[in-house]
Parts: sequence; structure tokens; C-alpha cells
Amino acid sequence: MVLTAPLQRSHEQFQVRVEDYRAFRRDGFLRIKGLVAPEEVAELAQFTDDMMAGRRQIPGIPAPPNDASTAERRLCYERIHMPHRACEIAERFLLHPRVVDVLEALIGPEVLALQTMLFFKQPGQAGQGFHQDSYYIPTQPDTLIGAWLAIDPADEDNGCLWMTPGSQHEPIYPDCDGVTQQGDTVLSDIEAIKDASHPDESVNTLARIALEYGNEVKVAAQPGDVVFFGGHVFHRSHQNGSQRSRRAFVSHYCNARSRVPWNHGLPYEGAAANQEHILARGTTHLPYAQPRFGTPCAANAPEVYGERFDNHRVKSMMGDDNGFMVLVPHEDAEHDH
Ligand SMILES: O=C(O)CCC(=O)C(=O)O
Repeated sequence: MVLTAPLQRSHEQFQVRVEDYRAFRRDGFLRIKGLVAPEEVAELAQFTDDMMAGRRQIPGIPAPPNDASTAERRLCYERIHMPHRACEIAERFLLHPRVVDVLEALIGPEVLALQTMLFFKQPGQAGQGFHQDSYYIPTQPDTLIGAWLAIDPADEDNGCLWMTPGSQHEPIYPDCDGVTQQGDTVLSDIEAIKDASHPDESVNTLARIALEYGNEVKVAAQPGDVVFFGGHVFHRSHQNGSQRSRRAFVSHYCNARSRVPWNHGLPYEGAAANQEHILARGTTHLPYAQPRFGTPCAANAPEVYGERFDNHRVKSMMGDDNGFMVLVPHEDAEHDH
């Protein structure tokens, strides 16, 4: 197979290094520093400040009561799910082209955007105990990946992420919480765990399996840094024990050729809910949704973000001679293997 020149994109493309691709596969996560520009992160920070002050609202999310004190307003929100379906700024960050550039290299080149969460995590607010994201968001085949964007500096004191490198090879443990029936139950000897995500290690029995690794690492982050992590990796965060905010914007994606039987608990037509999720990059034989607020992406600008074939030749992400992951067409279909 001979490599030819990569595609041109309309924004300045972020190129992932082969070294970073390897680190993601080796550790199960990858932090890219400064991926999102300071002025963009500042806009998101201002948006959350405005929400707490009652100056702006996400449709469907109640504003703090008019008579709430500053302290009460700070604790009004903990986590807002799926804001990209209700407000433009969240859709824009979900489809942020530099974030999708990285996803394209790690799980693409086809990328489906599934989920968003806005974490406020103000002083005293809780963390989330050991869990695996693919338990909550199943994709078939499983290509789930999270992108965790720091809005504030995140460190040990205010409840940054903690990851267990190497645990991305683990199956998804079924939880006998009686709420869902997910996990790799076809494995004959898999052990059901209890209360994943519970912060107390004596309650959350996934902690026993995770702590056996003995290599948990804290993933401190500065505003604009993005932590990418696979759906199987064991991870958690602790309570914010500081007097500082620890806000983050978290999105989930999968390869757009995976079936997604998940719509954040909402009903959907048919066996999968792909038609509810936005095609961020590439092409797919499966259905997909348009962005509600018109953010440019493969769904509405296929000529820029969707093209994946040259004269019917498939393109793939590959390492180039300079050590970057690039999208290249297969030179000769006959010798393509
Ligand atoms: O931001 C946090 O505190 C936890 C985030 C997390 O674990 C997740 O999004 O899966």
C-alpha cells in the first residue's frame, strides 16, 4: 500500500502523533494539553457562571430561585446531561473540530457524537467512584470513547480524574444493581459487581478489581486540556475538597459504524438509536441525526468533514513518515489487505 497526501480541512487540523496513539492504546487514556483555545474555554466558563447567577438558562433546566444566596447558587447544579440537545454552545463543544480531529485518529475515521455532560463540581460536591463508561453507553462493536475538557484547573484537591492504566483490556462488568442488564455477560466466568460509580470503595465492588492493578494515576488538567479515555478503562474522581470550582465538559462518541442501542434513557424507533446521534466526521451506512443548532460537521457539511473515498478507494488513519496520524487513501485497491 502506498501513502499519498492527506485531505485538506477547512479548519487548522490538529494532528495526532503516532506516539500519542500508542499511549492511548497502552494506557487506555490520553491527555492532550491545550487542545481547546483559552478564549473558547472562557466562553464556556462564563456560560456556567451566568447559569449559576440566573442570567442564562439551558431550556428545560430550572434557574436558581431568585432569592438564592451566592453560596446556594453555586450548589444549584451538579451535572447537566445532554445539554447539546438544548443549547448551541454545548453542541459546538461536542462537535469541536480539534476534539474530533483527535477522535478521528483514535477511533475513526468515522465519528458519531452521542452524549454531553456539563459538570459544575463546586466545593464539596461529590465525585464519581470507579466505573466503566461502556457499561452505561453500549456500542456494538464497542468503540466508545470519552473526551473530558477541563474548564477550570483540575487537581487532586478539587477532584480531578483518576485512571487505571492497562484496565482498558478488561471486559465490561455487569452490575447486579437491578437497574440495567448490561456488561459482557457472555463470558462464562465473569463476576457481577455491585454499585459501580458509588464513591465508597466498600460499597462499589468494582473497586476491588480496579485496585488490584495498584497503578492508579491522577490526571491533573489545565483549562483547555482534553482527556480522552476508552469505554472500558477503570476510572473515577473524588469529591471536590477545595474551595475552587472544578468544572468540566464531557462528551462521548463512538465509531459511526457501531450500532448504538442507547439514547440516554429516552425511547427510540427500531433496534438502535443511531438516528438520534450526530455524525461528526466521515461517512456511515447507518442512520444519523443532524445537529439541532447547525454546527458544521459531517452530517451537514459532508464535503468538508465527510469525504472518505477517492475514486471509490477507502481512506484510513495511518502513521506518516513524520510521526503523525493522517487520513490517506489506499493507493491500490487490488493490493489492499
Ligand atoms: O468529571 C468527573 O468527576 C467524572 C467524569 C467521569 O468519570 C466520566 O465522565 O465518565
